[in-house]
Amino acid sequence: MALSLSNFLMALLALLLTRLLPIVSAETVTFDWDIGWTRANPDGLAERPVIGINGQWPLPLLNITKGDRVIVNMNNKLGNQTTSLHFHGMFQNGTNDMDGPVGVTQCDVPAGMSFKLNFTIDQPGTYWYHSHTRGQYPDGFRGQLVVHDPENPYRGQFDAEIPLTLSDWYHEQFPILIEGFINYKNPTGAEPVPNSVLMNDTQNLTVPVEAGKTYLFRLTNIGAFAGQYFWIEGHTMRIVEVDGVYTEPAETEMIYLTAAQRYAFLVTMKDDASTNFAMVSSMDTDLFDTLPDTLNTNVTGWLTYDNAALKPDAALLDAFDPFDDFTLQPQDGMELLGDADVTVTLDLAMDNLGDGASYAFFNGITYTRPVVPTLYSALTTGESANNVSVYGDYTNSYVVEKDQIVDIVLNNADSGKHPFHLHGHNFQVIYRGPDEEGSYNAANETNFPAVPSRRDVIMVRPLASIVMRFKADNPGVWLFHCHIDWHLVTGLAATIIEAPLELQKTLTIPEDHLEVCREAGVATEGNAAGNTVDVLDLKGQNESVPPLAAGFTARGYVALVFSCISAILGMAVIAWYGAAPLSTAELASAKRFIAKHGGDTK
Ligand SMILES: *[C@@H]1O[C@H](CO)[C@@H](O)[C@H](O)[C@H]1NC(C)=O
Ligand SMILES: *[C@@H]1O[C@H](CO)[C@@H](O)[C@H](O)[C@H]1NC(C)=O
Ligand SMILES: *[C@@H]1O[C@H](CO)[C@@H](O)[C@H](O)[C@H]1NC(C)=O
Ligand SMILES: *[C@@H]1O[C@H](CO)[C@@H](O)[C@H](O)[C@H]1NC(C)=O
Ligand SMILES: *[C@@H]1O[C@H](CO)[C@@H](O)[C@H](O)[C@H]1NC(C)=O
Ligand SMILES: *[C@@H]1O[C@H](CO)[C@@H](O)[C@H](O)[C@H]1NC(C)=O
Ligand SMILES: *[C@@H]1O[C@H](CO)[C@@H](O)[C@H](O)[C@H]1NC(C)=O
Ligand SMILES: *[C@@H]1O[C@H](CO)[C@@H](O)[C@H](O)[C@H]1NC(C)=O
Ligand SMILES: *[C@@H]1O[C@H](CO)[C@@H](O)[C@H](O)[C@H]1NC(C)=O
Ligand SMILES: *[C@@H]1O[C@H](CO)[C@@H](O)[C@H](O)[C@H]1NC(C)=O
Ligand SMILES: [Cu+2]
Repeated sequence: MALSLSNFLMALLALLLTRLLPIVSAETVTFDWDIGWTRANPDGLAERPVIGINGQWPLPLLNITKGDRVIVNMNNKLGNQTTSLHFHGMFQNGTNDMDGPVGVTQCDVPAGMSFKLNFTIDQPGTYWYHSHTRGQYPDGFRGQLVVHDPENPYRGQFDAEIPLTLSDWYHEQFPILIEGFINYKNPTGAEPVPNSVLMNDTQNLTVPVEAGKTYLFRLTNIGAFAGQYFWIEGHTMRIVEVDGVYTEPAETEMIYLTAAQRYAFLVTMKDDASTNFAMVSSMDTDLFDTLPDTLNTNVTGWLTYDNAALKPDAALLDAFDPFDDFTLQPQDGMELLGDADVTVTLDLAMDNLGDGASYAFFNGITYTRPVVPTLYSALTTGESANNVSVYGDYTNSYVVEKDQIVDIVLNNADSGKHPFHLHGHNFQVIYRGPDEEGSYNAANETNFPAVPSRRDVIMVRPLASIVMRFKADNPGVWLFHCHIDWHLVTGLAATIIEAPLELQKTLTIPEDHLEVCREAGVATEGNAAGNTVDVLDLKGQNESVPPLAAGFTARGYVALVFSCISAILGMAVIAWYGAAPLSTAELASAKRFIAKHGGDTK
């Protein structure tokens, strides 16, 4: 049947209305950013160098509208450090190369180089952005991202938004702290304790509010280590979103956020405008090895109904009783996904390697950055990209097929709490064991929630397990890691390689990304060892520090080092009494010898 002209015009009009109009209304938002050093003193205790954007710190809050395209032209003006940029929680569906983690989807951007991100945002809610270069974001390169949703189911229920960040804060720079942390002198792996805590990158923050109004708070923990207990005196919070997923309203007096978690909640102001109320964040000190007397683990701000009125001190609490996030119900009602096609079991442990320092492990492997970024290996190894061997022995890689249902079972054999983040997805949290329950036992667990909570960061309890379920509907290379930066730098990461052959058909790495690798001297083809001829031959791959020789324990190792040192000191003393004293350089080289050699006692 022939199509009449009027029918054709009608069809064209319909197409314009349904397809073209929304596309036309989406905007492109461009950021031109010089990443460079500046100085700040957010806790009033110590001015220090911080990483800023265009000379500014705190970093800007980004407010993007759902559907918009984001372009970031990033220039590394740090002079003395590499950098990178990750938008936390973005699925980067079709743009895996814009995700940011160094060694996974790109090379580290050398000082003096530029790098462009170009992706669309199609998810609503509360997010953040941060450097994904080793141990860099806690030096200041992190800020909040809000994705405004014209179709927010809670629109009309609030008068204004209050974006707010929480963060632990260190006075010393991370490269220096890491040197002391990953060190034979710190065999237990005690994490450096923060110097203070910040609310919106300051303290004593005042937030002007009006009586009777309702506000949507958007709260993000942009810290490196500490979980945060947050509450507002005299006011109840109604949670409506978690990590970018709308939830059924859930009322609470207190919220706990691990590093990288986000909550949006509604708070209705009192009708009486005469009193101001304290708003408090208190660091979870469970993981702190020491609690210095001088450390204030709390930060206070105020909802100021009347700026002239008293800002009362926060009342001290005896105990914390936060909302149980496992019970949050996604507002879209998404049901438990079907049974898993693949189960990735990750046994978490902390242990020492042959250099005497403490590392973090999944299944006995501490993540070590491959010679070629994993995404580039997936794109350049042909059919073999489906063979997990290609990605090397130190990346904890798992290859999954398109649309498979994947369970990640994480068993925590450590007595610490760890917040786990998966790039490229939200996951359903289908099981969370109580403290000290031990490893997950699939045999006696069939009672998963019908509508599980869904998010992108979840905390595993001490000596317990969590099970996360997702559908592999986003071809790409996605890092899964602990969001405590101390643990990421000691290797607590795995790599999920999703439908690599699909990826080969759809993704092309932009020239400026490859240029950055050339400048950094990093190969962009071949397997994890950079072998392009025999991609199953991993000779030359990056390896982790070798293990302690059998029979050596960390404590034994330390004893050995100290007995050697005292022997050397003894010799030095003899030498001093005897004839020519050892120079400091000689002593230092002797110590270096022990530090290096002690681990090689095979
Ligand atoms: C916040 O107030 C406390 C108590 O007055 C004070 O000790 C602290 O220095 C203030 N912080 C900042 C960043 O001004
Ligand atoms: C927190 O900081 C951001 C970025 O500077 C700012 O846009 C926002 O208004 C601040 N929030 C409050 C409650 O002051
Ligand atoms: C973001 O922009 C939207 C639209 O202009 C506005 O309604 C919303 O309050 C903004 N959110 C924040 C956190 O600034
Ligand atoms: C890099 O430069 C900053 C700012 O001058 C300085 O504070 C920092 O110590 C330097 N870092 C390294 C690793 O050289
Ligand atoms: C961003 O990507 C889109 C889609 O590939 C492309 O059309 C556009 O030209 C790119 N924009 C820039 C500034 O690179
Ligand atoms: C911080 O606040 C908590 C809860 O109110 C309290 O138990 C603790 O003593 C406070 N710490 C300091 C150093 O004030
Ligand atoms: C691994 O390979 C990369 C790229 O070639 C290199 O920069 C890095 O220093 C190597 N070693 C480790 C332990 O990551
Ligand atoms: C699950 O199995 C373990 C080991 O078989 C057992 O110790 C535990 O009590 C079981 N838990 C439940 C809830 O049945
Ligand atoms: C990615 O896009 C595909 C195709 O539109 C869609 O089926 C899939 O659900 C998306 N996945 C995620 C995680 O956004
Ligand atoms: C994957 O690579 C390993 C290691 O070279 C090899 O033994 C294995 O046969 C390969 N598997 C497939 C399916 O090719
Ligand atoms: Cu951790």
